[in-house]
Amino acid sequence: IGMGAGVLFSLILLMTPWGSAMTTISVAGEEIPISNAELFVRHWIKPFGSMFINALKLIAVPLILASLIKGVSDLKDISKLSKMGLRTILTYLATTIIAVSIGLIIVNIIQPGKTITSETRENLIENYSGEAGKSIDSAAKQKENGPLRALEDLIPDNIFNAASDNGNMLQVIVFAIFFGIGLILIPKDKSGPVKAFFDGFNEVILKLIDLIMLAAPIGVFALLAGLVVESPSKDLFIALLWYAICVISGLLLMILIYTFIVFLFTKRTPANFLKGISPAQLLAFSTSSSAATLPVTMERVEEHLGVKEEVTSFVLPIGATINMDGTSLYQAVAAIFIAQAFGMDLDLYAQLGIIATATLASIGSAAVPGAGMVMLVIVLAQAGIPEAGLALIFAIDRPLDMLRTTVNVTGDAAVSMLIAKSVDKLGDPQVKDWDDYYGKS
Ligand code: DAS
Repeated sequence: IGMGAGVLFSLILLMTPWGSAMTTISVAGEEIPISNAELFVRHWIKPFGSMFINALKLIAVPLILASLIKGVSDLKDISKLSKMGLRTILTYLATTIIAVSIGLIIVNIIQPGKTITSETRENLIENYSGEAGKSIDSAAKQKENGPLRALEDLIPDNIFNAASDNGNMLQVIVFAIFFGIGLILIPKDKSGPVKAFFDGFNEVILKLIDLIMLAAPIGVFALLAGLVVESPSKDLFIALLWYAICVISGLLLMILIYTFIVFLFTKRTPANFLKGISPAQLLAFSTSSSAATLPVTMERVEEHLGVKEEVTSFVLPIGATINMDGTSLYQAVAAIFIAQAFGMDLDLYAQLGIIATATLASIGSAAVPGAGMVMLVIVLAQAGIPEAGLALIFAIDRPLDMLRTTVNVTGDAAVSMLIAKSVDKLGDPQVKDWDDYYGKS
């Protein structure tokens, strides 16, 4: 609704006599021609989009701290299940790195960002980032002070701005993992209160993301309205379509890979695996939340795929938290798409860096709607890609979130079957078919 309303609002405004009439604004002493429509949207609509993007960037750092410290300190149980523990973490890491690599290969072959015309690209760079790599908002803000500037500045874009700019997100991730390890190593009576604090802190951050996502329709409306008036070119929408095709084809490829590795290691046919996990996939698709889907994922994997409870109760909760293959693939595609859209050519070294940050960012992403896009901020910041590029892709993020969450859940189920097989805890499905399931037989 936000997407449609944003596009329609600006298109209609641009068609009115007043909207299409030209005026000028002076920027750095230079008179720049601009339509009334664009000026109006820039001053009175677009700030709500920037505030929304800032809110997402603001929550990124606390989200890393909360979800990684909790996630790492939860690994304490692993020491008891060391046989499965390391194997589980390494397998999850492997599938995530495969997903990121597939994302990078697809986006470098299709190059969706390159379909943008140079005129539109000039527009994007002029509107969103002074120089490539400079964080977007500061350039845009320096450019002109709209009447809502004070309101817009209310939301800082990084709670730790004093200490570091967005480019040091990786250090925050490293700190969070380090802190979590420290938490594991101190005596339980000392770590209890600290761990309880971070569990509570994690809950608060997840609730804040829910609240920010409530404002998504307004944020999307403002971002789309801004995009339409600033670059009413259809090539931008075609580029977005190609971007979505890259993400979706990568996600479909991941599903094929999961069915292949499940068949290879457990001899379960793809039909059997997908029939077993499909209710969880449907719930993941409709909720965009791996956490909300976890109970169903566990029930399906146990009862319909034959994985024993001592494996599912360990492997799946950790998977829902740190294994997000769909998200990591999406983050790699999105980062390179935005870089291409801004005319940045990332060399192999920078792209290998994206493999590292997208893997870490997906581990740090919470299992709630929109978390993958929040953590995309880290991938962009680390690679020096203008984060304002989020405005380009945010508008179509929700449908892609539904699809990547489905892949996240499928990946967790596939890995739990491999782990179960490796510790000889993979039995026959307790429920043979739908009749059994619905108790007809
Ligand atoms: N929606 C997240 C999940 O629950 C994934 C994401 O946001 O990328 O898995």
